Amino acid sequence: MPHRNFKKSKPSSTICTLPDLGMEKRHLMDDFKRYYGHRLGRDENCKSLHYAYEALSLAISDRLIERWKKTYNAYKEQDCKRANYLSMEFLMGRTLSNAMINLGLTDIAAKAMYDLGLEMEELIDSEYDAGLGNGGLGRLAACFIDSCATLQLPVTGYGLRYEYGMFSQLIINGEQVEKPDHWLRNGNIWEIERFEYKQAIKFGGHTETHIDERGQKRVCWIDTHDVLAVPYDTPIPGFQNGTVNTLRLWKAMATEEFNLQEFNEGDYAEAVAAKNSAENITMVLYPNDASENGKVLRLKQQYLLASASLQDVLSIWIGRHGNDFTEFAAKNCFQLNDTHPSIAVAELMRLLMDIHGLDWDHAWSITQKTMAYTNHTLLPEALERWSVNLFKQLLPRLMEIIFEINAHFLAEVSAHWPGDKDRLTRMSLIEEGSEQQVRMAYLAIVGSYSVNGVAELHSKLLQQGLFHDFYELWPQKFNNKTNGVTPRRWLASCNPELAALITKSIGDGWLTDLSLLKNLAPFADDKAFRDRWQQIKLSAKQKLVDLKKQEHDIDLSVNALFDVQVKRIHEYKRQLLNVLHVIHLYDRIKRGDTANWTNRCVLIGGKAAPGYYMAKKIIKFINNVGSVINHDPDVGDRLKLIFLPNYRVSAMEIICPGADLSEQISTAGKEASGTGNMKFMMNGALTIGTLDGANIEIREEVGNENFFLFGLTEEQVEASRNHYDPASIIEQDEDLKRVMNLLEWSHFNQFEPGIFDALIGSMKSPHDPWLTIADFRSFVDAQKLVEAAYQDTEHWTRMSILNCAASGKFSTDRTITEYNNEIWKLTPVKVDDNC
Ligand code: CJW
Repeated sequence: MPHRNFKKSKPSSTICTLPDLGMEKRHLMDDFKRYYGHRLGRDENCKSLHYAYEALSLAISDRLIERWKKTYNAYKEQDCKRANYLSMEFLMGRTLSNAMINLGLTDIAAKAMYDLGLEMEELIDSEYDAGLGNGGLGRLAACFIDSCATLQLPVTGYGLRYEYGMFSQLIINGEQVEKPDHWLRNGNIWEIERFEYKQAIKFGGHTETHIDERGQKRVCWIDTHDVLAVPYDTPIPGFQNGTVNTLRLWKAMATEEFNLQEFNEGDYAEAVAAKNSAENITMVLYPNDASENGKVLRLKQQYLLASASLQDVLSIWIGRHGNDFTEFAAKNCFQLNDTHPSIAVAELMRLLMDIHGLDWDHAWSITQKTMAYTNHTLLPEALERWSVNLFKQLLPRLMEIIFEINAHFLAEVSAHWPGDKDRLTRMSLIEEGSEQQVRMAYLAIVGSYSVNGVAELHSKLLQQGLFHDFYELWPQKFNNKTNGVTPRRWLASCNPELAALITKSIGDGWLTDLSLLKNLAPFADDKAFRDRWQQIKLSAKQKLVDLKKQEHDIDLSVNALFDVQVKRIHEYKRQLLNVLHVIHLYDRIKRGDTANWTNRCVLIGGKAAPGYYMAKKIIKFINNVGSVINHDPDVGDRLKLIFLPNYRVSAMEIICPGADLSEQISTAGKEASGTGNMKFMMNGALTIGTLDGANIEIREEVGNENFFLFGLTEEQVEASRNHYDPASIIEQDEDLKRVMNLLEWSHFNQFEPGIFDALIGSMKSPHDPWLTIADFRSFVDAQKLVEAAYQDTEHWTRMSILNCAASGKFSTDRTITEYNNEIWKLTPVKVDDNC
């Protein structure tokens, strides 16, 4: 006879109480063996390293999960204010190594694996990157949630669980070929599906108005096609502090009702097609970086993220406070990672009014007190606009709300600037024209209490240019938060030898207070320290060389200057300028102008958006130029140009410790911040750069004498419009003329006539927005200074140490502290770490 108690639907606390897991080597070995042998069913006959990686990861994950629960309970107990970071991208990379560092298990686990006959580095290397992002914006989100956990701030990351992440890049005949990235193929041990927290998301249908029992007007959104959003949670550990926060990623699934209905109508195939179309929503990450793509599926993705995340936060609220929203804004906020999730402004209004019965003013006051917006780009092609017609079809209720927000907003603008019709047109959330469009950035600004840019120059340009009208209306909303990177991944984990030297010299406080790196500066004068520093750099360069040798059978010498540009391929980032300089060096070698030569190895890597014609041509160009130079016996070791295929987070972890020179050469005013620049600096690379994005602040921190500056300023770039004359610049510069002649004579495409005409044409055009030709001379001159500096090894090493020592500002711990002090205002929550 079953006992009555067995009918209880909730687990009792008895089954939830577990003994704490051990943190010693023997505990890890025991758990590893159990997972490997039992759960995974493997033994000594197994040839694949993958299962050993999984067994270790499961053992590590268990230790994260027990801290995760404690963190959850601590937050619940304190009923603290929470922030939610909404982002369409979280470019997490690999998890295992980071988890071990943050649990303080790196050495113990390495010894445990060694005793079991396994090499830790190989296990770490067998993990797939979670490539759920395009570049800087997605990686920033990943660094941010790492810092939030390290600072013990109650912050949840909300995003999408794409089945296919950023494509993997093959280079075939010098051209980019995209291969789907099925990163979940072998499973993902780090995530936990939480079907019990699923949310329904509405699409299509229409709205109806009725009067409710309290006599209030209520809008119903009906006849919708619903899709389920199911959360997958990943633990995000802080650095050795017991805190484990949550990254919650939504997967789209078909509702059972939806399928049944179609099925009952006898159309099985339709039902399956409908299921597919629902599940397609989170199938793939759009591979665009800083350019809008405007596809319906992307709007569906954005709405699914916003709606599911807001419903989740509201249901947690209601679970504790019922339908009382008085304190909601004091206890919750949402940081919008660019405009991609900005439909959340309208969705929060809908949920508060239509579902929870608040009136407009109350709902609007909550929305405006909880939303905060970060802008990441000034490029017009990246600014999101959605067609009003598309919006009406896909999200009719949201469109009504946006129109109403706009009406209220324009009334406010009119009151502020009576009779100023132009301003109303300029500021309206709806852009008029052949087709009406919703300006998502304006929706985000109007709905938020904070608007920030990501570096000082960028924030200034937002206020003076793109958002000037809004800045005039609400100056207090605008602020700057200069980006950063997490020093745990971008120094401790990727460069363990350098990290050990730093810790030996100044202690380990830098891991959580990166400003302490300044204490390294005096060591720049210590010869023994410099020697060790240089040895470590050489060994990091050797690792990079070994990797290249393995993959491409190319021999590189670690004595050459490693000159690196890795980032998305985009005209504004000016990979072309880099190649023009390489061609100039090649031309010098061919002319015999090689006195006092500095051997140089130029490494360029990055992905092009599959539909971006010019970016793809740039990749082909780099490969062709590289092929000519690398095979020319006259050149030898003096110069190499290598394209690094499939650039991604785990590649950067090998590349940035091995770089001598970091190329940050965008047209001034175009790169909002850059974050690769910070990773290189932290690892002791010197920067050659324009006064753009965070380069300006890097130079301020390290001093002009330790930075190679070149190029037009943002003001000069703007002033040169309308009278830019690249032809005359070429005519007056003998070196540049020779470079352009080589291009025009098809020196790098002898059997592929005309393939680079578009590139040559764009550089020579007086309308070239990127002013490549304008900056050639000053770039070449700055590169000459680089060469001279590199020849003096002691001097170079000093500068390298000083760069690392000055990189303290660029920790996301500093960035997040500023977000918290000035925008979120959360109180850190201590978590008992005695597991
Ligand atoms: O954000 C980084 C900055 C970097 C900036 C990048 C950015 O270019 O300078 O360091 C972190 O602040 N990414 C984007 N804008 N700015 C971005 C990324 C993906 C996008 C997009 C814009 C995808 C779409 C549209 C715009 C799309 O429709 O798929």
